[in-house]
Amino acid sequence: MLTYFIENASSYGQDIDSLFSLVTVLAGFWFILAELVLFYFIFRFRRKKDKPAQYITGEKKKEMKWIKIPHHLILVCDVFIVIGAIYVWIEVKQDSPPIDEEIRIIGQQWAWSFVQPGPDGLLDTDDDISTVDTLHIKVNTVYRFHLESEDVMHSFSVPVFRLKQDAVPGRIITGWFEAIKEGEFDIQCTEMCGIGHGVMAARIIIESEEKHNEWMTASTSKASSTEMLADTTSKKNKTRQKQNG
Ligand SMILES: [Cu+2]
Repeated sequence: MLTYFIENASSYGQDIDSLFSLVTVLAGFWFILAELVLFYFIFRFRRKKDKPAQYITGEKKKEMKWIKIPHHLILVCDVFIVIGAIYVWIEVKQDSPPIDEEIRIIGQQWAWSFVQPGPDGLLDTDDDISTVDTLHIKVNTVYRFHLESEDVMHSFSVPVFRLKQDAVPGRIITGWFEAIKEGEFDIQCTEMCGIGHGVMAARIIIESEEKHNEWMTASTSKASSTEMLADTTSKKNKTRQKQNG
């Protein structure tokens, strides 16, 4: 039902959507029923000539049935919602499939930065690739993310993944996702984080393994050429210092 408004691109999105549908159908059913009964009574017992209004306390057994029966039926519906919610919570928050890749996501006023392993596949090594506002990931790959904030509270949200996680300064919060289709989608900040909150948007690019490797090669060579440039500049500076000294 939700995919009509926004498509699903994660392995657990469908289960979250089903939970939303369950809540919508159950709450919607009782809402419509209650409104129908209300409007029927308004019409049926509307003011009539020479008929004084009755004062009903609702204490008689016959009258209390109007409250008690729907009340218990709604509690039964709640049980279904709670069971569904626990099932999805365990699937998304407590269990995770074996992790293929790890990335670091950093929120700050007002941008998202991403650090991911370079060709060695390990995070926090020299060949890490850092990007701002764009996250490149592989399709059908399980990612564990380490989410942090540099300053205030942010919230990392990828609507097509049905993923939303607060980023809290001083804490590293982990979670996971697995993209099931290729494409380019929105990343949003969903926690009021200051005047630039509205422009704190980023893009997630989900690509095939080949395309991802191409991107990685391009990014690594770019990084190493910048390093080389930095190296040469510092060497030049040193030579200049020597000459001057
Ligand atoms: Cu923010």
